[in-house]
Amino acid sequence: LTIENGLRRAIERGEISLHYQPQFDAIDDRAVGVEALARWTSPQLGVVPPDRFIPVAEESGMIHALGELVLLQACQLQRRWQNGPNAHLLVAVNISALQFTGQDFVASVAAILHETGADARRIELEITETALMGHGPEQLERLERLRALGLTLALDDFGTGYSSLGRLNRLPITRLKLDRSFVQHLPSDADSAAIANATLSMARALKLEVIAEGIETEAQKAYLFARGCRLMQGYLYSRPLPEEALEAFLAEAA
Ligand code: G
Ligand code: G
Ligand code: MN
Ligand code: NA
Repeated sequence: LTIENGLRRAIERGEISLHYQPQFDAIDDRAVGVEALARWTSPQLGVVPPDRFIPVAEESGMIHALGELVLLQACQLQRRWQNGPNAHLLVAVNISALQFTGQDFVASVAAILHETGADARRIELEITETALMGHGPEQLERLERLRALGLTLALDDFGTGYSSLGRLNRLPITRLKLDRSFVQHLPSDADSAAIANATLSMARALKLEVIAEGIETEAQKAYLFARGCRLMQGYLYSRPLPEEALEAFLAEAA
């Protein structure tokens, strides 16, 4: 069984599920959101990591169906959370570059929001910095249409692309996700520190939020917090968790 054939079946049979990694405000270490991460356990292939199946989904065109499945599940979770203790949490979903540029992307997002009754203001789309590089007015307009639906937009893997201040300023985004590769070697590595500091001052100038990903140590957290980064995500707080464990974790932390 190839990954491609297996994935096609997995999408049809609902073998793809989501894990959720909580995100925190370091001011009081309260959870402010969760990032949905796709997980596939194949009866034949075992656990296939997203680093392997997302590229296959992109090459085969299945990324659109897969992306809809992921967004649907994330929106269903947000819907279930309404009126409960997790109603305020943002549910963030990764959108691949190819998915974002698909013809019907905005319409499919609108349909899923409508069908699930999810609160769009509590759904965040994470689009990679590189996905938006070099794109013209039609991509900007697409982002504006997503914002008009009420969604929040974040630039994922920030620091790995080449966004200028001017370009960032034109994007209707709320937050930058500082890429894990620049967090990993903090505070000792000078290059990582320079990139983290530049990202934070750029964000301050443009009134954007920054969330640091891949926080594994207290030293990384303290370094970034001292420089104005409040939002954090990483193994120091929690690994990505299946839904039941996530809800237990959130109830415990509250
Ligand atoms: O959990 P981690 O191993 O979960 O994820 C590895 C990579 O796969 C990350 O870059 C992550 O953004 C990506 N990824 C995980 N889930 C999804 C998803 O649902 N859609 C897309 N496009 N990428 C995902
Ligand atoms: O590209 P994206 O930012 O969506 O990637 C999320 C990926 O980062 C997932 O694979 C997730 O499991 C992983 N991840 C989350 N927190 C940590 C962490 O603290 N350390 C490491 N090494 N990986 C992390
Ligand atoms: Mn992400
Ligand atoms: Na990232």
